[in-house]
Amino acid sequence: MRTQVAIIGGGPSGLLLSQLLKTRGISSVVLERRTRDYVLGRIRAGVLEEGIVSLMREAGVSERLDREGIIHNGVSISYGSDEIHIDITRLTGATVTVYGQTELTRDLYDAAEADPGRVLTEATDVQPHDIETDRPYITFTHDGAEHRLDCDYIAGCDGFHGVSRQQIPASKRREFEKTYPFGWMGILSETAPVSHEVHYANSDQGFALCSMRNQHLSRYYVQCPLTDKVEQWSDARFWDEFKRRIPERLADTLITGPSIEKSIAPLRSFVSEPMRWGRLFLCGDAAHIVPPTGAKGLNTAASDVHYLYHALVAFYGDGNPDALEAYSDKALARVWKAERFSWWMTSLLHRFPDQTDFDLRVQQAEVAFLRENEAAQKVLAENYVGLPY
Ligand code: RFL
Ligand code: PHB
Repeated sequence: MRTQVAIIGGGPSGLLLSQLLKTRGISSVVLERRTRDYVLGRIRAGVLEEGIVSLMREAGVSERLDREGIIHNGVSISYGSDEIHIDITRLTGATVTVYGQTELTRDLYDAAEADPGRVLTEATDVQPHDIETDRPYITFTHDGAEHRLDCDYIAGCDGFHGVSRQQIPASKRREFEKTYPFGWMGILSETAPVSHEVHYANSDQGFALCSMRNQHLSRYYVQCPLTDKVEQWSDARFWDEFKRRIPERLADTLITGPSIEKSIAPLRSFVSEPMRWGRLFLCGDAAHIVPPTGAKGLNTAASDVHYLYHALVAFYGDGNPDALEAYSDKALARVWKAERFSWWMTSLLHRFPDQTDFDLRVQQAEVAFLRENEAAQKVLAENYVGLPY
């Protein structure tokens, strides 16, 4: 088998890159370890920056996103009963779109059905070879047989636990990591969202987040200890805890119902440098993770895809490898800004087990400053809608 770009991982990064390359006549094959249903069963991101929406349009797969995505012009934050509305559109001229990662990924899988063989699911034992030469290839198992995929370039879009990052020699790789002493317990429930905007709440009981997927489907989270297991969180316990963390105004109108999905995610900041080694390019969670508090994970994966896509188009257009050479530095410059914002939002909005009274007062002062100062709101808004690519 031969293709121009071999892509490891059929999550949003890998599928979007493949779809974009197709529009420019550049061939690719995506190798995904899991089944399509498994990938679509993972409930993750919900807030899209304009950048990823534009990429979906450019890839010709935005018809449902344009129809069903909910445009948001603001976001709100509360500290106890004190609420701050951030008018992101007035402050930046931009919007964000609420559309689930599951739906976006489904649209990309559906589009790939037009080209049999472009996306291979249940591809196991995926192993890149000779990435430091100009003839890299991948071996893998599919339908019980071993295969070899020759290519010009490899895109490692296989998430945090993938094989791609490990191909960069440990002595040449630098990893930066910060873990947080809590996770997010999230539920999906077929109830009308309590707030028409995404609402981030810091309370004496800890953090809570009100989000949504559509007018009949709510996505809510509470901060929980890392040692908690999903089984310890009955629906009743979740609703009780959630209500205690959001402002009374919202708690009074909250509609509860059975959860249709429940999961706990640890919070982590992580960056691996460089994002390129020889003919291997890392994209998305394969190279970096942010805590979800800024809604930046998928959006940062999309900016990587944008840089790599344009670099490959330039290379295949006139043979100029300059943009490919510059990929890692360019992507990392934006990644670190998303890391900073996500760390800052996480620090501002959670209660930390080792937080002293001093730390708490500083956190309160930061929220007060945000409420009173339009420049501070603008900084938040510009980061929330996404820094330019
Ligand atoms: P993914 O989605 O992890 O996909 C990687 C794919 O690679 C496959 N794979 C392999 N395939 C072949 N061979 C191997 N050896 C392989 N190893 C792995 C995997 O099966 C998988 O299908 O990475 P990608 O594509 O880079 O996408 C990244 C995003 O999924 C992630 O950043 C976001 O979900 C983060 N995130 C959010 N991002 C936002 O922009 N906005 C949000 O509102 C937002 N909310 C969230 C989030 C993540 C969350 N969790 C659960 C961590 C909320 C939560 C709770
Ligand atoms: C979500 O809707 O799942 C969501 C929204 C905002 C975040 C994180 C997750 O910051």
